[in-house]
Amino acid sequence: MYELCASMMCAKFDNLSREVKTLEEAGIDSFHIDIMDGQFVPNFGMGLQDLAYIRKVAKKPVDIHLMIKKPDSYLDIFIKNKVDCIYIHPEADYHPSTTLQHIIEAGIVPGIAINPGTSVESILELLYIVDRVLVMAVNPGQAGQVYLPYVGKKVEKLLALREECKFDVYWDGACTADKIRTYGPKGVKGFVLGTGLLFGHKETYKELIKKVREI
Ligand code: S6P
Ligand code: MG
Repeated sequence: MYELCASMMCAKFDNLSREVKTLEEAGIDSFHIDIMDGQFVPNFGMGLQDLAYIRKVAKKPVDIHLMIKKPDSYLDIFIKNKVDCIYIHPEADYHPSTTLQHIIEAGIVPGIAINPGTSVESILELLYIVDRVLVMAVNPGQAGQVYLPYVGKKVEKLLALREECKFDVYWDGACTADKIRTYGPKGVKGFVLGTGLLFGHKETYKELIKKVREI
C-alpha cells in the first residue's frame, strides 16, 4: 500500500483542525507542509503558525518540504516543531550534506526534494545520506500545475538506485491516478496528493481516498 500524503497548502483554511481530523479519519497517512520564502520559489506559504497548529492537532506524521534559500539557517525552527521528516532542496543550499547531517542529528528523517531540471547525477552522493527523495513532477511553488513528462525517466533512474543507496522515492506535484498506476508498482513509496486527487472536489475526503486506494 502506498503512503498518501495530504498537501496542506491545498486544504481549506476556514477550519484547519476539522481538515486535519477529517483527513485522518478518511485514512490519509501523513501531512505534507510546503514552506516557501518568495525567493527560492515565486510564492509564499505556508505560515509557521499553520505548521505549529497542524503539528499540534495531527496524530499522523507531519513532513515539511522546504522551498527556501539556505535551509540550514532556519532548521531550528522546524526541529522545534517536532516534524517527522524534512525535505530540503539541494539546489537552494551551498552545503546540502551538512544540512542533512544536522537533520539526522536532530533525529528527523532526512530527505531531499529535487526540481524537474535537477539531474540524478548531480545529487548522486546525497542519495547515500538521505532516507527519502521527493521528486518534483512540476516546478516548485504552486499547486494545480501540469505534469512535466521528462520527469518520468528520472523517477526510473532513481528507483534503480534505491537498493544500493537505501532511500525511498516519493512523488510531489500533479499526482493523478495514472501516475500512481504507472509508478506505484515500479516502486514509488508515497504520493503527495493536492488538487489532482484530494482537494477541491465534490466528493468527501473519505470517498476520494478510498478511490485512490483502489487504484
Ligand atoms: C508544489 C508543492 C506541492 C503541491 C502539491 C499540489 O510546489 O511542493 O506539494 O502543493 O503537489 O498538488 P497538485 O495535485 O495540485 O499538483
Ligand atoms: Mg511539496
